[in-house]
Amino acid sequence: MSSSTQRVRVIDSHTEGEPTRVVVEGGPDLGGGSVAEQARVFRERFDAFRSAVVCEPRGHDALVGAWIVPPAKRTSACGVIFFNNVGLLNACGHGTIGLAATLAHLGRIGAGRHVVETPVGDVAIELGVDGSIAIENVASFRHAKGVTVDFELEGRTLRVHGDVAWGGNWFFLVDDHGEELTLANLERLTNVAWAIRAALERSGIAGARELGGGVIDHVELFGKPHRADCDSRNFVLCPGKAYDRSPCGTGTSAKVACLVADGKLAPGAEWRQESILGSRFVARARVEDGRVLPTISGSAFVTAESTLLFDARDPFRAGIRP
Ligand code: PYC
Repeated sequence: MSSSTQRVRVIDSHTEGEPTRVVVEGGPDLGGGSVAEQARVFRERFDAFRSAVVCEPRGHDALVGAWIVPPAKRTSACGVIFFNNVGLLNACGHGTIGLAATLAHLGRIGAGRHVVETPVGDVAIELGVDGSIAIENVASFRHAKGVTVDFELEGRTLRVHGDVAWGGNWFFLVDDHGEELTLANLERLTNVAWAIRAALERSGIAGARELGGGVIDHVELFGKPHRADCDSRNFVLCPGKAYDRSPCGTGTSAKVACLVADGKLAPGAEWRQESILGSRFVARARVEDGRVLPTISGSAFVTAESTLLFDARDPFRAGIRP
């Protein structure tokens, strides 16, 4: 180890199968201000730190990073910036549940309600005395309904229809894909979702620019549940082409917003979303001043406490970048 080795303390967890790596200390100084401002500095100046933390050889494509940063408000538990193998995420539901489990593990929060600041708004964590975790996400809504998308796959043109919705990230939600939502069909699902995403971009179909730039970088395919205690199963493809092992917290928020908009989910009623792994989130919507505020509950488990070492002599110090 050289004398200029940077040490970064992290805690790993998984939420319903989807991994989160929380950066607890050792990251560069982002200069303070709002979490959105800190995220801008992170994106512009410290992309090597992002890839060093989550990409190979220390991480892998499915890993989501969650960097704890100073909040703007003294009353908040912390600020957090989520990131993955290709860039920053606006928000992350499974990651916020993983963050809650990590903060509880560190003794930084106890049972009760805690506010966490993200670049796209405040998210509340409800930690139960029994260790249960629920998060109340940012206001979620449908931006466009029943959008037709033609996409190319294996030399054929295929057509789907979907909703564009915001749940902290932008999603395209599709029911009529005709694919089998099983792990055995992972490669095909990835190709279909990736081709849909490319077609959305090509056709200029986007969310509202004011929120996270408007790019639809998550595609969500829905189907019948395999579990008797779920309402639906999904496959979610994330921006860096990894699939979400959990039912996706921001994706489930987007789904809930669409269901409420269609009158298919009453405020307070449960929506039980199964993931491609068979894990589950339970969601509910609170409607306040016409805004849909989804609550997502799920379980997270801490899996490792470690110190990452970034040795100045290591040619892959910044990770293996695509
Ligand atoms: O749970 O919101 C989520 C999420 C986004 C990307 C991966 N997981």
